[in-house]
Amino acid sequence: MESRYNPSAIEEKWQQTWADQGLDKAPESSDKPKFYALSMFPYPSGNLHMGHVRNYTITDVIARLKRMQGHRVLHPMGWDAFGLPAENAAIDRGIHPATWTYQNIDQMRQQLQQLGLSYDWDREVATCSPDYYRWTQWIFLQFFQAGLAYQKESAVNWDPIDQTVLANEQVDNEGRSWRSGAKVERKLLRQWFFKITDYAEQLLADLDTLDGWPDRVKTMQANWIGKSTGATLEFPIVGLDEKIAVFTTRPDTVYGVTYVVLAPEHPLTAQVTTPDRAAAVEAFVKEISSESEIERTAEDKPKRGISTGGKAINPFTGEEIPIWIADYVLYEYGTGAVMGVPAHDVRDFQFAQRNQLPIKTVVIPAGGDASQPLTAAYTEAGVLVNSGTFDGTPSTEGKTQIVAYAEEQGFGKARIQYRLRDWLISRQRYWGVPIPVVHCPSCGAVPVPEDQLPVRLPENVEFSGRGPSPLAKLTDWINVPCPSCGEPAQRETDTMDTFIDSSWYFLRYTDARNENQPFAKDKVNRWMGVDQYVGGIEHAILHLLYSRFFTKVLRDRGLVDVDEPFKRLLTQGMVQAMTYKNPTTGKYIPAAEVDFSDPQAPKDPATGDRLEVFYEKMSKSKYNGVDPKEVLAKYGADTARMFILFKAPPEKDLEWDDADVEGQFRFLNRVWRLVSEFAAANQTQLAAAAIAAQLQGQNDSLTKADKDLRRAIHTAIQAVTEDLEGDYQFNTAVSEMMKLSNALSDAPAKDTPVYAEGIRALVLLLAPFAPHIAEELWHLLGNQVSVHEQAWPQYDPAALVADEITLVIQILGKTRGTIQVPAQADKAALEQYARNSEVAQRYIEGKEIKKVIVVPGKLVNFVVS
Ligand code: ANZ
Ligand code: ZN
Repeated sequence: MESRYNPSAIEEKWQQTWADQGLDKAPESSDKPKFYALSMFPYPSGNLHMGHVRNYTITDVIARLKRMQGHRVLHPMGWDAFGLPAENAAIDRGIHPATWTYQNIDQMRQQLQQLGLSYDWDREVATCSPDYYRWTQWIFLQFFQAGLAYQKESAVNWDPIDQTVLANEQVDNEGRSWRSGAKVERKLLRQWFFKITDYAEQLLADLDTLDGWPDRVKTMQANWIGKSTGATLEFPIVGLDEKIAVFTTRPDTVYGVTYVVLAPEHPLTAQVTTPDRAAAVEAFVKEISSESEIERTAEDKPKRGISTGGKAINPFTGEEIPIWIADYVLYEYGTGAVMGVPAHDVRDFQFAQRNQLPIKTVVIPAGGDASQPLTAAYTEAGVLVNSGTFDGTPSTEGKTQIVAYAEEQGFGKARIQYRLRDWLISRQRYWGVPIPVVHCPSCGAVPVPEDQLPVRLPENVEFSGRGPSPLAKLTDWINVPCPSCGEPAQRETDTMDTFIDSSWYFLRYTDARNENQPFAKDKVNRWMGVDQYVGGIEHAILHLLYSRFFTKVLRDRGLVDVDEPFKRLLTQGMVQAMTYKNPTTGKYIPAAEVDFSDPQAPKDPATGDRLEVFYEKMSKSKYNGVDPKEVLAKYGADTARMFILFKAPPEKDLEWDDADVEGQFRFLNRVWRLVSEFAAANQTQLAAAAIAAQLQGQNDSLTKADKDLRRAIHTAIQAVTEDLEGDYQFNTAVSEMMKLSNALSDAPAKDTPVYAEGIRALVLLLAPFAPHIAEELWHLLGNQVSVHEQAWPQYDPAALVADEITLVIQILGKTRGTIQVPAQADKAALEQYARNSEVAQRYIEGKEIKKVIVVPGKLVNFVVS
């Protein structure tokens, strides 16, 4: 027997044994209730970081717990393997993206295996493999057939460094690419889109069904979808037959319109512009066209605009008002035109002031005064004034009435507008799924027939440098006969956004080796939806929204039965580490280089400056990363897991702390000693499963010490179970196990059945958290079948009941002392115990007892004269 806890001697051994036994395979034929535990799959960068370790450990504990609680569990892992880094590696290092990616996958798989994660590796998927992307293409064709995939010329975000189009979501608030950091440009290109806007209302409404999601994520999605209720109103143009349709959420303010504004790209811009303004307008339009949407609408930037010289008529008042164009009006939103109401909109107020446009108040607070000039926009609800027949109407009612009037008169309509746009899915890159379409001069965009899938990525390509996609240069690959008419035609050279790959991988896991379908319907329905999804908050919008969209489309195509993919979502917090920064130079200093000669004042070894010290997310650029490899080598996987689970609740940020890692290592060592000493004392037979059963209901016949220990054991079982079942409070669960181990250490007798029961319970409780040590100890206790195949321990309610309780003695409501009394004493007995107590005797001596109030289980109060 090992006398010392030595993780390296047991971890690999058990990983191998579990793999040989197929312990973690998701059972297909089993009538147990199902549980689908899923971690967001990683991009195979080559190295696991602490964020991954945390994410996967959390899901693993849940998967292991559910197995022990009698579920059949699906817990898969795979690789989100397409994307630019592979292509950049190809360019920078002359290695093929496929080679680079598969090498990374091998490395990372090995690192994952070292963590003892209970994956069903038979279901591993890599989105870059033709067996997978064949079905991504097939699904694209489903969208195409449903009219949900289409092409459109559009002004796109162009990343000049990576030479690719970016989705709006991939551009930050400063107009920079999320990947290359380049300032994003606008470019007109023909692009593929998925019509996610068709599902806007469902995606919004169904958020209400997601009880197991954090509110924060649901709010982010709702804001992203951005539903606005309002109206389109039409303003005739003076001298033309055309009308300008505006979208407004404040139809109640229509009498306060003093100008209308077109987006510079609006097709009416040229027509409404008067000859004297033509040159200036053209110059302005040109200037704006190079700006990104984010810059145009940035809140801190003054809005720029110019008068076109044209005039429109407010259909409500008959007034003529000027037509302007301005950068803040976006062509893609609403109707691409707005009515300017400076009195009641902050942006319009500033714009009117800057451009000397009139300001007309039409809403005032109840009892307010409309004659006072405004110093700022009044944006609240109120009462309508200067609004013709609507004067005196509360503005909220005015909204409905004005829209009804416009509809009656034929110059307006109620309208619901979503901020969500269609999803731009084409990328001008190599390392992605080829869009399975052929462009034919006579037939147009023709889908590649299903039996010709996959459209494979050609392998012989050159990566000469950043620039246009190498696919666009491969004439051999591009030129093909049209699948429809047979005439010469050309392949689509764009590949798909990698978010498409990850929008259905959770479905593939349910039937990962299917060669004839993306997944069989009975299999997918046997496992979906995902019972617990765990991943980073950075995916709160895109990945989660796209996956929900895919699920709904595939449901509507009859391929799955669920409405939503993920029943419960846990967004784990970041892993932070102590970070050292020189405030003068702005440089980050690796901890190993910091000058700690004065421990209270760490210094920059190069400059002698005192450093700022704070916790921040681990990252290469901050030199504060802790490499999981090193932690594993030093302490083993079980300690790393225990630390991560213990240090913070899963959804909160976690501060890395070597001392606490050490602390968990010591705890596991203590458990090792307790259990192995017990086993060595040849009491193995006591640990047999029968013991718990024997003790069940036998509590009364035990000694006081045994009863106390048994209470500690069953309190721990109850507490750990509740911590895990509620909100996965692993940190408090670990504390409970520590308490149990202390109770066992302190137990006076270590050869009783109760002690054996405690040892056994401790090992079982530990199993989901520290799977290797638990398995080793379980076998030391003489068991043959894996600890991970045991039933989760049940607590014995009888054991929880205390023998004695503390009774408070009060005189006239004032606490004077306490006594110990039998827990089962009834009211009369309690009063008797209280009367006889020394405390009571002292205070009631010589007094008349007027009343005795007994609160069972708590106190006895003597009301005396
Ligand atoms: C007049 C008005 C008066 C407005 C008022 C607001 C307050 P959300 O809630 O985001 O949907 N708008 C409409 N289309 C626009 C476009 N393409 N580019 C920029 N702004 C646009 O915002 C709707 C409001 O944003 C609309 O209501 C319109 O201004 C403006 F006291 O119309 B409002
Ligand atoms: Zn054709």
